[in-house]
Amino acid sequence: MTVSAPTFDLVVAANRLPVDRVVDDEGTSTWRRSPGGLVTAMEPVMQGREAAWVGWAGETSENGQDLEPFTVDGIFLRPVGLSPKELEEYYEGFSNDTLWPIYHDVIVQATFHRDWWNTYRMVNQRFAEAIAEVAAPGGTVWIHDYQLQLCPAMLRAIRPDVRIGWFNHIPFPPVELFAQLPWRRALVEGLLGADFLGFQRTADAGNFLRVCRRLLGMATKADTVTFTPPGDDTTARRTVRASAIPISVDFRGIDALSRTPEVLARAAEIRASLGDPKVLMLGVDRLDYTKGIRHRLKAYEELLQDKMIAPPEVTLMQVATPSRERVDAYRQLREEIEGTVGRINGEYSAIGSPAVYYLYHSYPRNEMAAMFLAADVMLVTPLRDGMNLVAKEYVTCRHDLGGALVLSEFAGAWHELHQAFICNPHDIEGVKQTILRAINTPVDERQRRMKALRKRVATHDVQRWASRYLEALASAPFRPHRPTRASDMERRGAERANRANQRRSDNASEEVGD
Ligand code: ADQ
Repeated sequence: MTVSAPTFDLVVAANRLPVDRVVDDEGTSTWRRSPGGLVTAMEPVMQGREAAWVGWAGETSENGQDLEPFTVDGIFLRPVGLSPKELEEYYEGFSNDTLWPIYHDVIVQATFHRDWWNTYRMVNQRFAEAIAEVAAPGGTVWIHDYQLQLCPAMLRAIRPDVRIGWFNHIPFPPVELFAQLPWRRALVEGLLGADFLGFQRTADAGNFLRVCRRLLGMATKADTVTFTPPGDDTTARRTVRASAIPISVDFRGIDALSRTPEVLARAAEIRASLGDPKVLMLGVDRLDYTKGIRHRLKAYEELLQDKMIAPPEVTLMQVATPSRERVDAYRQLREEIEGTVGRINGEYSAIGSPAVYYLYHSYPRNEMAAMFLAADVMLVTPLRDGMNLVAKEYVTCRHDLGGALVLSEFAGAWHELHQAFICNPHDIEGVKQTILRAINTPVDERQRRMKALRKRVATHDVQRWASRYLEALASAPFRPHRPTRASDMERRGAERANRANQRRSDNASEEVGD
């Protein structure tokens, strides 16, 4: 007898499960929740609901067979297995060497391989089947990111009863770039299996709708697209809504962490160990060519060259998180960055005061918070970035209203964080001037800016993002009904009238008495 898997009202699907395997000294292995932002975002909406998460567990197996489902911190986890070849072709290949460059302005050339595409399709199908297995009848499924763009339509084919949402964490490219993809139609049709498509910026949703209209000849109206799914008769038209719901950070959690005595002490310790510089600048990025690390280093090097700044009074700490080390472009980038850091240090460091402190590591959350608190100027200079959570985390940690954020206008975060010191990372002269401005702006003006930035993130945190997304998904293709100020006043007026009526009729019955 086969035991059918349990099913859940809410299913989240992402390339990775939110856990890592840890093996202790005795060789016993357990699963530990990974510290990623998506888990934090999902936690409040998953708690108190029957919820499951479908994703890859982070280790390959020879034939790509699935591990048995397991539960961590109350979330049912349904692993999807990948073989080494599948990981190489679906994840490193098609996701990160084809889609990633196309979706980030082709900063490096994209690679097209038909084999990669076939594996991408196969793996998406496997995800769709795993989701179908654990989704309750009429349940809600929230699929994440560019690795799973075919999944919505594949899932709908198996389970037309469920409500399907997809959220893109990275930008969606302009039609001219998307058009390069030999599999462009299949990708769009894959996405259109969803009821609601969420994007970081209105411009990304607009790009998607333009692709539907211009490239595929579909009808779009406001933020919706109406089309006939392939293979269906022409009467089976569907309307899908595509709109921006920008992601954020756990403001309350990070703010509380950054106020703890341990983090405050550690921030002071970091500064002291760097020789208490007058100005500590900080960069924190995954080592990715989209993050503009080279441009930032170039601007910094020129400022040193021009003698506008000098260590030890001004210094830069660059934290780079290891990333996609098996993809060529990432290996090359690492060599280039480390070469540049070596050159700058050779030229401008003195004994005991390096010009750049370069750290190629991952750090726990409290250490990150301490670094943010220690930094006088935070440099966030991507050439293209869906959102950039580092920018939001930095302002969240600055409850002291200290620090200054230098932010690229090509980060999604720029659309919300207008009080940052804005720069165009391609304009090296402009970046240099912006850095100097961030250093030299009077304290009260910097505090005013930081206060405004914090207010924005505090009122638009990740919990709000998740609940807004689910509301939009529930009411798609229509916008969720939110009481407007006028309708709210009308409702309150009606409630007052009702209460008055009630009182009158209560009094009346008292008067009549019996
Ligand atoms: P990423 O490209 O990974 O995310 P980002 O938004 O900056 O970029 O998130 C990085 C996360 O990793 C942050 O939470 C940061 O604190 C953390 N991190 C960075 N370096 C670290 C280190 N050395 N040690 C520990 N933690 C580190 C993608 C998109 C973004 C989008 C997010 C979320 O590319 O544009 O903002 O998804 O949607």
